[in-house]
Amino acid sequence: MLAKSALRASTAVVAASAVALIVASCAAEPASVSAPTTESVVEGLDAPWSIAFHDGVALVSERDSARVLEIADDGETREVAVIDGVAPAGEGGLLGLAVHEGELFTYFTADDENRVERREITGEAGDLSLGEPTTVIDGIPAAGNHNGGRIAFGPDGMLYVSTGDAGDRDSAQDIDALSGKILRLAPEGGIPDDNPFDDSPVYSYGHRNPQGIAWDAEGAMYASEFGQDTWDELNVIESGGNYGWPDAEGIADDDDFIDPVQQWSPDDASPSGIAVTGSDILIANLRGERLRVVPLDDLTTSTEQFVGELGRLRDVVTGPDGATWVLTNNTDGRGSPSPGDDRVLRLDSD
Ligand SMILES: [Ca+2]
Repeated sequence: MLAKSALRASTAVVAASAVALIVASCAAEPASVSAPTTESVVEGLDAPWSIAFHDGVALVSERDSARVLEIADDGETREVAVIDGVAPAGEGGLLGLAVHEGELFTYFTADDENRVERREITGEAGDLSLGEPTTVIDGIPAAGNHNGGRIAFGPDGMLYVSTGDAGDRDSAQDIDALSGKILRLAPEGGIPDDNPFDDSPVYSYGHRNPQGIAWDAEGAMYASEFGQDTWDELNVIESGGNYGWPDAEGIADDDDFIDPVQQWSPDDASPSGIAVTGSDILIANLRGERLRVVPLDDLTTSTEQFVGELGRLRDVVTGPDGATWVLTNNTDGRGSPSPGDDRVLRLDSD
């Protein structure tokens, strides 16, 4: 693993030669077969939140500036667009990104709600732009805290949206409220016929503030969730499932709720984005300042990487290159930024 100083000084290059540089620079380090090395793909981001890919190009959202950036192979960033209507406040702002069939989907906090919009992506790499917005869903409760905000397309082609309780704890148990839920929508915004509740976008409920969703190769869905004071959670999401909040936090052994498969103290976790590789679930942790690795063949165990080395981590994504991309989160006012923060890192496990 690169020493922190070496990492901070590393040049922002993503190219085939970068892999050779990583390997060479680590040759003198103690042998480690499992800990990946890192390379900065880009530096100097301002409170970034989400990474998504369009035709191999990495797109990054910035929460407070409301900018969508594209990252070039040379590590330079270019502003694709500023999303109209974003009203950053507290944890709210421009949050999750997802790309589906040539469109960019954005989840963001507006003046009095959270909503999801989609826009056509036009142009070539290095000159991307966005078309006019179409609303996918609006009226999701917003607040200074607990806005959820992760969006992703499932293997069924549907859009999944994680929403926080927006400070109204009891709303997480109210099927008629959009807060404290994972929602499932057609890409155009309609409600799929096979959703668990009639004429409702609600897919699962009883969530406090889920910010990570991902699927394994068999189609199982996983979600990370911030607990209040005691337990952060990793859940396996089932259609129509009740995940307990606010009546339960963490493993409750209550037949009325689906327990998390694993839980952690918020000091060691505070999980946001997650990704599934061939063998593991990767979880980016904010306060815990680590990447957690949960093996798919034993969801009750985990190992940790980069503990305290990179600061707070907001997102982790498997890129079209097969590599794991990690987004730091040290510039949003809660972290202690180092020179170069915030950054996108590319992990190389070889
Ligand atoms: Ca729960």
